This record gives sequence, structure tokens and C-alpha cells, in this order.
Amino acid sequence: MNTKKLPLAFWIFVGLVVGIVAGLALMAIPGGVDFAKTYVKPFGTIFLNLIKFIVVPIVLFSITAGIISMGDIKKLGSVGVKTIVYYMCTTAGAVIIALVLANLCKGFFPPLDKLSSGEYTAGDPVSFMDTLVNIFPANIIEPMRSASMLQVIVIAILFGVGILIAGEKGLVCAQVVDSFNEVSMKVMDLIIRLSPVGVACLLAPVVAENGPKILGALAAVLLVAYIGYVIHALAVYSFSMAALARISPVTFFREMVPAMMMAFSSASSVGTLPFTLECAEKLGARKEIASFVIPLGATINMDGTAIYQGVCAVFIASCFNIDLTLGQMVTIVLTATLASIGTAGVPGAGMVMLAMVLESVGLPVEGIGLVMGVDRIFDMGRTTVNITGDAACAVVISKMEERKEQRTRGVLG
Ligand code: DAS
Repeated sequence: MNTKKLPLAFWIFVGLVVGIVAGLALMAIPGGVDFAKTYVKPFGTIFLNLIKFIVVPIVLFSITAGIISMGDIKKLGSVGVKTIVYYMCTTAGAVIIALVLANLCKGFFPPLDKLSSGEYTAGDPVSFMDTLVNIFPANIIEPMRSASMLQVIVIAILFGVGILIAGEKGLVCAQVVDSFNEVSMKVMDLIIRLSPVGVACLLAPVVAENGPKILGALAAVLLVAYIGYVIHALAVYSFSMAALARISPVTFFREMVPAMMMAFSSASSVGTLPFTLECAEKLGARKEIASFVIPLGATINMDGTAIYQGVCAVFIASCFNIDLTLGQMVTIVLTATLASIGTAGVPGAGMVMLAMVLESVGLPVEGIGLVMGVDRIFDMGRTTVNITGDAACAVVISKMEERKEQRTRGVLG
């Protein structure tokens, strides 16, 4: 059990309770709502500003480091290519499942009157082609200044590939990126330690203005996210086992229980790595394949996180009474899929990346304040899905490589 993080999770829960109780109390006191907006909300805004500040370096350096961690492009070979294709396809599928499910359940996400009282005006809807063109940066500084996250991701991917191709001459750059990535993660860790205060100061004004209705909305969005986790796991990983690995899905999920339990309690893919590797090998994944595919997956594959981001994007849009266009939802699929490359396998990382997904479609980042208080509950489920996807990939690739070798031996024999 990753006890180091549990105390923080406990204090975040305390922040949630304090925010709700304070909000309900301020709602009952004359002038309490104005007090909450004037003297409490600014501290929540400070916390959100810190999240928005760290998201650019986190995305830039963790995605570049994620690409570099794949090793020499030429050595990637068929295992590497199949692994990356499997990871990107399952993550994209996860976001699509999340968006379809969340839109079907939008009726349970009541618009929060004050939030949707015209205080926020959605940006002009952008056509898909404009979205496509806007993905590619014309400048290296501007995307970081304006937090144009899709362009930051493209910069990160291009530099990661460039470093791999440069080989020896890219080594210094790789070390600098790794160092900046490590430092950015430490800064993010410091910021996340402020979560208890951030949660309380963001939630209290919202509860004071909207009353207990927000609690029902939170329960609804958690339930929809968990339904999405289960649908994705049962549909995608069962299909992968039956059709690609050709083993029983029941066997797969049964053998995965120890790793899933560790992921659920620790909310950390990295912390669960030893369990995921052991379970995958018990399912027949070859050690040399599992030891490449699973650590890579803990870095760049986050199906559960993608589901959380898709569901929360629709929830936050609903709270602000905004209907997402198809172009915006396509952007969410793209951003959340690419964001999974940069989401670290540690507790709370997905919440930082949610800021990026919201910014990519012009949704208010302060919407994170609505879901941040229960982030740990989201995180336990999404991490469980993340590591299950990592193990599923290792088993599938391993079995596919086995069959390929048998065919080759058959031909040669
Ligand atoms: N907790 C992260 C993980 O370990 C995922 C997330 O925060 O979204 O996979």
C-alpha cells in the first residue's frame, strides 16, 4: 500500500468536507455568498493558477521523455510499433466511450445556475479543419505562452522523435529533458500538496451559490465515470483477450485481481508496476516483452484517465450550460489520447492534465474545482483501468509474437 500518499488523500477528503460544510454554512448566513466569492474563492483561484502554470512544462517534458523512453526508433521494431498502436487505439476508444456515455447521461448533470448565468461565454465554435490546422505550431514560444496544449504536444513529440533520431548527438538534450521532467514532477507534487486548501476554497463558493445540488451532481459524474471504466474494461480488454490473445477474458480478469487491487488502493500505476508485471507473466506474457510494454504503458498508456477526462469535460461543460460541438469532441479525443502520453503514473496526475483538455476546447479551467474534491475516488478507478490496459497489451503482443514465430518456423520447417 502506498501509504506515503494516503495522508494527502485523507487531507484532500478533509478539504472536501470543509468546503461543503463551509459552503452550506455561508449559504445560510446573510452576505455569506458574497464573503465566499470575495475572500475564499481567490485562494482557490491561486491554486488553479498554479495547476495551469505547471501543466505546460509537465506536458512538454513528460511527453518528450515518454517518447525518448521508447528507445532507439530503429530498435522499436514490430513489438514497439504494435505496442504504441495498441495503446493509442485503446486510449482513443476509451475517450469515445466516455464521450458517448457522458452525453447520454447529461440529464443527470444539472447546469449550476450561477455558473451558467452567462458569467461564462463559450468561445466561438471552431471548425474541424481549423482545429486540425491549429494543432501545428508556427512558433515555439507562443504555444507555451498561450497554453495551446495541442501545439505543445506536437512540439514535445517532434523533439522526442528528433532526439531519438539524433542518437549520440541527442544524448545531452535527452538528459536535459529527463532532468527538467523530474523537476517538473517535483514542482507538480508540491502544488498537489496544496490540494486540500485548493479543494476547500474552490468548493465552498460553489456550494454556497448552488446549494446541495452540487453534491448530487458530483455523485452522478462519479457514477458515470465508473460505468465508463467498467464498460471499457469489459468491452475492450475482453475483445483483446478473446480475439487477439486468444485466451479467456474470465481468466484474464481473474489473474489481474492482485494488480487491480493494488492500483485501486494506491492510485499509482508506477507503484503497481511489480504487481502488473507478475500478473501479466502469469497470463503468459513473455518476460522480455512485458518488461518493455508495461513500464512504457505506465508512462504513456492511460485508458482510465482518458475516460475520466472525457466524462469530466462533458460534466463541466454541462455545469456551465455549454453544448460541446462535434469538432470540440474530436479535439477532446485527440487531446486526451495525446495527454495520456504525458500523464505520470502517480496519484492525481490526471487532474493536472484535465486542465489541458479543458483549455484545448475553450472550457473554463475553473471547472476543475467542481470535481477536484473527489479526484481521489476518480483516480482509484482510472488507475485500475490504466494498469489493466498495460497488462492486456503485454499479453496480446506476446501472444501475437508467439504466433508469428510459429508461422515462421512452420514455413522454414
Ligand atoms: N493515478 C495515475 C496513475 O497512476 C492516473 C491519473 O492520475 O490519472 O495511472
